[in-house]
Amino acid sequence: MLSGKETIVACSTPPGRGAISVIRLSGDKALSIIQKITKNKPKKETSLLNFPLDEGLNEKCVLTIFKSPNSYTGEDVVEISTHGNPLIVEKVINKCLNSGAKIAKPGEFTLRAFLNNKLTLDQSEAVVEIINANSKASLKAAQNSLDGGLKVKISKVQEKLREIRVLVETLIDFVDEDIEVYLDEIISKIVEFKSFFKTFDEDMKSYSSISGDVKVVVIGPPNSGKSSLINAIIGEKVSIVNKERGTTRDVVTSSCEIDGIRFVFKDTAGIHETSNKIEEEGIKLSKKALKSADIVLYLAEKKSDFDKMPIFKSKKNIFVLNKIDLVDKKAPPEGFAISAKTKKNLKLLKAALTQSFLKLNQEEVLSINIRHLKLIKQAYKKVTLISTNLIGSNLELVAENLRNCDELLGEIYDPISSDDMLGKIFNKFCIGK
Ligand SMILES: Nc1nc2c(ncn2[C@@H]2O[C@H](COP(=O)(O)OP(=O)(O)OP(=O)(O)O)[C@@H](O)[C@H]2O)c(=O)[nH]1
Ligand SMILES: [Mg+2]
Repeated sequence: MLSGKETIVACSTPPGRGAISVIRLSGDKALSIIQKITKNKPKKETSLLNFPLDEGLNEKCVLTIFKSPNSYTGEDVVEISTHGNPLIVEKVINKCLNSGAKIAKPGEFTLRAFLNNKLTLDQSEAVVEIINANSKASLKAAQNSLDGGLKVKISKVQEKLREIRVLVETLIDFVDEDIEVYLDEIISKIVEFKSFFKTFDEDMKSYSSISGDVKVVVIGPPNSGKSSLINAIIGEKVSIVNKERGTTRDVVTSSCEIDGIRFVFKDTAGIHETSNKIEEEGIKLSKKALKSADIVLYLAEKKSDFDKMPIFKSKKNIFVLNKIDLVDKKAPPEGFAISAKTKKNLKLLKAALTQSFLKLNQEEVLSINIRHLKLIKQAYKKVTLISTNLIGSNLELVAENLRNCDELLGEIYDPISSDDMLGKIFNKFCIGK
């Protein structure tokens, strides 16, 4: 996957017709290719010029030049802005290809930015997230990461870690009767670091929910009002509501933004004992949907119904009693009593959905993906392996675990790169980015 030295070309705007299209060239020959095609040596950073497309056919375009190293890729970059017509774009690209450029692979411009140290790996990933963001919070998170916020956050953890590493490494060859005092210091620093890392790990998990969509799966017995509730939250009829039990069979997905955070709701088939084959299939799908949930919203008409539901301790659970317009009900612990029909207490429920995320400092949210979470989990594991016993008996192993933890965290922004891993990351980009 590693990018070569050739000058690459691609259209950086979406395909189709529009006001303008931008074709981007990057590499040592970017300027000479333009000179060869236009017989013109562009001198200014921005200029208007006639770009020959074909016999007797020119396109007036705006040329913007970014000289190395002050460009997105760190190489010489030329951006050619044309009228937004696929025919023009095709002809401009062909001219560039015939003059020595190569067509860019998906993400190759950003890969070059990474390889030329213009962006760290997490910043490169944030570029995709900015393009894909679909809520205020996910956009803010991606922007913060592109500004280097994730590296700063990780570096703070590494700083704390290194203080302990220095202490441990110094003590390894230390023979002194006072060693116990230093060991006690290491033990207390490790305990403090473990709790610091736990909070950091939890924050990163919450950030990762914001970076994507927060998935809320609504489950409960048939007829409890799951579809009615989702319709009320979304503000339109996305699921069929009926007085018949077993109306919803497939998992119905819909989404909306609440307080700047995008939530995806999954309406499911009512979970209960049934011999109906179609309903059974629906219940299987409901249970499968639960696995991907960030939040599980249990909806029932009476408290005892919650006992029949599968409870996921690792997820955020919200218990809701519905239909208080018919009978007044006391809110369950960690939950609410609402009416999907009259919308009574719906605001409270919505606030509970956003609450755990709004507790996070919105200015500091970061774009966290599965690769980051996996490395953080592995790094955390290394720290949890350091017990008081191990500190007392094998400082070399303590040092090794701390070093591994440090390296795993570093991989988030500065990987010991393998072509295969970079290939997987940059292939997610679109062509021209
Ligand atoms: N009075 C009252 N009726 C409600 C309320 N919420 C839902 N209902 C009614 O309860 C019935 C079932 O509602 P649904 O939203 O289809 O229930 P569900 O849980 O999705 O049902 P299944 O898809 O069959 O599992 C419908 O007749 C709704 O109008 C409520 O808050 N108050
Ligand atoms: Mg339903």
